Order: sequence, then C-alpha cells, then structure tokens
Amino acid sequence: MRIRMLRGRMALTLALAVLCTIGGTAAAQSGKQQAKTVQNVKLTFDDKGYVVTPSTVVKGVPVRMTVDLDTVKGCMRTVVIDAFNVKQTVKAGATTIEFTPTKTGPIQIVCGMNMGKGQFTVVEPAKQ
Ligand SMILES: [Cu+2]
Repeated sequence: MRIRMLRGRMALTLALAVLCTIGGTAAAQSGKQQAKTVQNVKLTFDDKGYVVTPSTVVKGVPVRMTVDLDTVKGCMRTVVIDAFNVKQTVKAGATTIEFTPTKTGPIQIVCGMNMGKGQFTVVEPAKQ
C-alpha cells in the first residue's frame, strides 16, 4: 500500500517535470520569434538588374525592403514581386516596400514593364 502511493507520487512528479520542460521551451521559442519581427533588406540595381541584399529571407517573417533611389531609377522604381502580390512605385520619402513571404524558393522581382529581372530566395525558418 505504501509503495503504491509512493509510485503514484513519483509518476505525478515526473509528469510535472515534463510539463515544465515543455512550457519553458515554448516560452523560449516565442521570445526568439518576437526578437525577429522584421527582416530588413536593401534593393539596389546594377547592370544586370535588381539586387536584393541580403538575398535570402525567411518565410513567414515580414520583410521591409528599402529601395536605393541612387541606383533604382525611372520605370525601375515600380517594383513588382508577383509571388507576394507586390506592385509598388517608390519615390523620395517613400522608399520602403513591406510584404511577408508566404512561400519558399527563388522569387522574381521585375519592374512594371517586366524588365530589370532580379531575384531573392525565401527559405523555411530554421528548426529549433
Ligand atoms: Cu520598366
């Protein structure tokens, strides 16, 4: 009888320990995600087309793209990212484009006339 009660208590303690571990991990993960709420990238233009720096972003995390008006000129200031329904014309004082990547893979950027082709890559979030 005494042994049975002892076992029951041990099982309860074990269950509590497991629950605490799971809770702690979840809290740590959400803390990490909150710290990274926006991915900042730069959009420039070279002799080949659009260039995104850094060229890789993570799926599901909002991207804030700042367009460099010194290299992105004329019709190239209408930036089209079809994959994420982006079509935005930037100008002085309004140089940021915001979107959240919803799928992975190579993503194409073009101007409103389908020129200046460049690309960046979206990857899955790193596993914890
Ligand atoms: Cu164009």
